[in-house]
Amino acid sequence: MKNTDALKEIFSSSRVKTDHADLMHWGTDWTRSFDIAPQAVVFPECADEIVALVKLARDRALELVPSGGRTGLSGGAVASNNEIVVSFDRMNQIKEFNSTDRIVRCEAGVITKNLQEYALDKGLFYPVDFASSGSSQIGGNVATNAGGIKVIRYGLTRDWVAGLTVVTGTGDIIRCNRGLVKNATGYDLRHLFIGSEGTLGFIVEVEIRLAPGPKPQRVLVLGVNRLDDILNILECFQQRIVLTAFEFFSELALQKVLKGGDVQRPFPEPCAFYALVEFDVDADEEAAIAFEEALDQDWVTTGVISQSDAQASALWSLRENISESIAADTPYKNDLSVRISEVPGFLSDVDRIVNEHYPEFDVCWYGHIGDGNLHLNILKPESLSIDAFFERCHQINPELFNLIEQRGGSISAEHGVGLLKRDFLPFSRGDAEVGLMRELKSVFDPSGVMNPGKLLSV
Ligand code: 2HG
Ligand code: ZN
Repeated sequence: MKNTDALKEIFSSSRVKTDHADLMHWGTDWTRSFDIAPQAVVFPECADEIVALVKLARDRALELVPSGGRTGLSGGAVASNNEIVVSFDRMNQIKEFNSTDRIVRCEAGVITKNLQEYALDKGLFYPVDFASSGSSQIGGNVATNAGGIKVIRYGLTRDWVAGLTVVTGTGDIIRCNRGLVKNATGYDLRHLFIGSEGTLGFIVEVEIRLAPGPKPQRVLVLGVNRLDDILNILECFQQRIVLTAFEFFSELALQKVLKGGDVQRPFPEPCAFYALVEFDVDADEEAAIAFEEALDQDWVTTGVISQSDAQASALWSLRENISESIAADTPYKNDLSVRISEVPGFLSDVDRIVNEHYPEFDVCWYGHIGDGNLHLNILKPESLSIDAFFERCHQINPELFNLIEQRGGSISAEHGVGLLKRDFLPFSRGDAEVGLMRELKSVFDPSGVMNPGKLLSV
């Protein structure tokens, strides 16, 4: 029997797609530099179907690529090699909410924004947030341990996962942690699946712990002329108030967003960099004192503060729209992190390397600088082909990643390893560690059916 016929026995015809357009749509994420060549896309509706699929895959040596909202930037959900893409689009139900536990149980395909809105409806808060929350799915967030814009206060996806149901690469269904707060019964397998990028099994259900409802927020955008001063500003504010976010972006990043025409410059005078600071409205007075001090010290040149939710979200757009605004420039992306205290030295080293090698390329800096995560995007000049441009950008990776290794940082802060960073993993993980990762993979996925070639080479 042909593979597609066998798949149709599990999913029925309407949930197995093989048309070229469907393969191109579901077979990739937001990266644009990998081939897209799956053989089929399937749309499970329950864990039992996924168990049957894993068994079929093991019998027939099929390779499976879990696919959520496909907003990833490292190729973790790209199918380049005749794989079966497993889309969670039809497993998008919020199943249960318990107000005493403050836990919501969702299928893996629930869109992040829907979960955020559901939490607010219950007077609670799901604090993990990022620009792609309107398309990304909670299962994908867990599989990549998504971070985003509020990590400085609320941590990563990992910090909110109270339980997971997983179909492993052996075809077993396991329930990890079951929403418990305390559970001292040995290895917490939940945390192995968080950030595993679909290489160990399929996350089919997630129990998410919700936070108390958020207080009203204030957003402040500051003009900064010297990059080094950004960390002084962070410290100045953090000494006085709890920050919900501390982001930065460069003038070039701002110009790209302004070109879209939806938002306006925060204040008339351009600055080299901008910091976006968010905090509870309750902290207004202390924040004003911090602002005055930053002005006195000459760390900031000027600033604008939100007076309404609409203004706050307009100021947020200046930061959140960057990634989309530069997409047309086919950026070469690097998502890097170091310890917060290492950021100033790291930034000036990277700036030096990039300027030395690419004096003619535009470099667009932005990121979650308050948690040590910097997004470095090098923009493609129109005159260069994509291949020639990427080839040139690849050349500095060893030098850049050596620097990261020396500073004990990470070659992928929040975008995952996928295909994009796979060959560079040893810059952030030691040989023994990678060896153990491989052994873990072979325990959970002995036949190598789960997202092969992602994170670890085959
Ligand atoms: C962001 O922080 C996203 O806007 C995307 O993580 C970063 O496009 C990027 O490099
Ligand atoms: Zn980011």
